[in-house]
Amino acid sequence: MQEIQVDKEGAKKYKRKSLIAFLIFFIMIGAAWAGWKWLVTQPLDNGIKGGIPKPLRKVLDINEEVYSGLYSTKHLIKEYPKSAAAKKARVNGNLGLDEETFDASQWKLQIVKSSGDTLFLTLDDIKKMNKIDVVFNFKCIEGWSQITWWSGVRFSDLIKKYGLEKESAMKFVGMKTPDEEYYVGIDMPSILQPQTILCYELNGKPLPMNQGYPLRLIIPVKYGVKHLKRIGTIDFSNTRPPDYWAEKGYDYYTGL
Ligand SMILES: Nc1nc2c(c(=O)[nH]1)N[C@H]1C(S)=C(S)[C@@H](COP(=O)(O)O)O[C@H]1N2
Ligand SMILES: [Mo]
Repeated sequence: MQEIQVDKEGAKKYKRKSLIAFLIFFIMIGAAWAGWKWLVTQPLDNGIKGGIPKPLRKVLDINEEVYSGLYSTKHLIKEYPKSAAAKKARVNGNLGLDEETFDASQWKLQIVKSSGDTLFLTLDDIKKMNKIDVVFNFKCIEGWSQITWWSGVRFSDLIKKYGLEKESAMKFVGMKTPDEEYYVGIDMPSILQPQTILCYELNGKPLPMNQGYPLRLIIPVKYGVKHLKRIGTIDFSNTRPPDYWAEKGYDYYTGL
């Protein structure tokens, strides 16, 4: 008969290992409990976003920055040579572009300042500023995209030239067509991004009526919906301005 070998050393080792596993288990439960205690005793963030412990708010803010596309405002969007631009840029969306009710000779860009005063600018005022070209891949949420060439002035240059620093310290910009049929709200980092322009030319020629004559927004960090054609008024706020497609259920930021 074979003698059964009792591995006393092995049994001891096994016992010790189970003990360590148990200890780790309880230490982790303790840590989780302490973490939870810490979290619920943190001050609440009671800003416009509601009561939530500050550390959690930080996580949400980081998520918002990533998912809203605000992250992309820290980078330049890829540009192309003018020769790569479509000779005929696609036309899409005609809200606020009615030609019967629009008197181009009377048009002025209206900028509502935080003091309540309104700045009126003619197209010539805008053309006096430094002109830049932006050739980029224009993307519509409907699924098409096209490389197109636009020219105009940097929004950030306009802020500097007209001393709108108080306004640009706010969180959002609102833009409307002169008849207020189409309107967009845009976060400040995106509007100040150096490729965002108030645009008056397409392929080196004045904007066609159906593409926003006399002045439109080109904002390469956003999908097409935000590139408002025929700007009437611009204003500034700390809360989200009304936005035509966001009201219909689309994502507010529609960043790329
Ligand atoms: N005033 C106004 N601007 C607008 C729209 C519109 O309907 N009205 N449509 C938007 C959408 S959905 C897109 S894709 C682009 C298209 O610009 P395009 O016609 O120059 O291609 O304009 C945007 N700006
Ligand atoms: Mo679009």
